[in-house]
Amino acid sequence: MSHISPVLWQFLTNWMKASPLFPPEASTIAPYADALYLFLVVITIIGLVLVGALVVGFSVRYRKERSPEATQIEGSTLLEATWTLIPLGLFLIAFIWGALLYFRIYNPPTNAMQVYVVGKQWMWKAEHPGGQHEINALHIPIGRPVQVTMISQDVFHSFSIPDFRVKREAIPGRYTTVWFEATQPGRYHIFCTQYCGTEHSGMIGWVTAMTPDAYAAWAAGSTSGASLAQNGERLFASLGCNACHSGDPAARGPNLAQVYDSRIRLQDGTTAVVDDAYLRDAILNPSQHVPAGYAPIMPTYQGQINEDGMIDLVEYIKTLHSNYRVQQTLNTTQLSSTQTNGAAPEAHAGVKP
Ligand code: HEC
Ligand SMILES: [Cu+2]
Repeated sequence: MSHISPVLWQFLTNWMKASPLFPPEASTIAPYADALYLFLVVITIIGLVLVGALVVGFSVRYRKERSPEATQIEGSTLLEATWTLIPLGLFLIAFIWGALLYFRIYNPPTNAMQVYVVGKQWMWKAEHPGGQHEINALHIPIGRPVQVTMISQDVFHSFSIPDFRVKREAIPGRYTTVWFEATQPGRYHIFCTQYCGTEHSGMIGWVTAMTPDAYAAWAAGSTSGASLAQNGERLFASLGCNACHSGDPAARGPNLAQVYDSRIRLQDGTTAVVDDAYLRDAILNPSQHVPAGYAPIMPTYQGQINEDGMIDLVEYIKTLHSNYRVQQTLNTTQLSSTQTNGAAPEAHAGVKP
């Protein structure tokens, strides 16, 4: 759009940035969201002025004293086509532009840093994989994509950071994600934008965006001692998951090492990709996804594990890149390399037989 009238566009963009109606643009996505928004505002104003001018103009031109007799017009194909096709074109531009932006906002880059957020009446609880926990606060480094995986422990909430131009519903029973990359150090408001009960308006927090060095120092100073995966490992043992998921080929449950991010074949002949949502569901509704070759004997853990615990378990299973019990397959160099870069080059275990 910007090539149509660069001067006007520049003027409007500057006006928008200076206006108190618009929060600062503090993420990489913000200028893109604002450009689309500005486009919508501009075409809306053009439409308003055009329709308003025609209404007023025609009222004057065809008022009773000037044309007492109404003349019936059968219609004009050219006119109708014009006022149909031009708006259609504009709406399609807005649609395609919006869709591209949507995919950009909701598909996190693969190198994104992971943070979990649990919404509950009435607070936001953030958990970093290193084990740092925060309430109504979120510390992040600038210049690095951050993916927030969130869920609600009770009712619908909505996690919104206006300065980053992102917002996503936190839903009970389902993981949702959103990502952003902060561009400037600073403090930015977090709001809940879904009416969620009496103290909804107090469900407010702050993002603190810091330089990478300051973030590293914060992370080192605020760790609770155990990472999420370590908490998950403890939970895995205390809930007795080990009994069936020992990693032993003769075990009653499937080996969970490398299962994350792989595509597995289910008993009913379909396949599924194991992501966070799959793992959560496999633990709470085991009979829904029975992998081929296994009996549906896993008990449900519904009501026994809270969302924080689920996140710990999911993080633990995610980090099981190598076979955790069958020691002969454990390759230490592989293990340390996957642990340092966080990605799993060998995670695609492929379709299970
Ligand atoms: C009584 C044995 C048993 C126990 C205890 C058990 N599981 Fe399972 N688990 C299974 C079996 C069998 C399957 C495959 C069939 C099914 O889903 O019912 C399975 C499937 C899974 C899957 C899906 C894996 C895949 O490849 O699709 C996950 C994840 C899982 N279990 C995690 C857990 C966790 C976490 C716990 C502890 C909270 C646990 N299990 C406790 C037997 C068990
Ligand atoms: Cu809320």
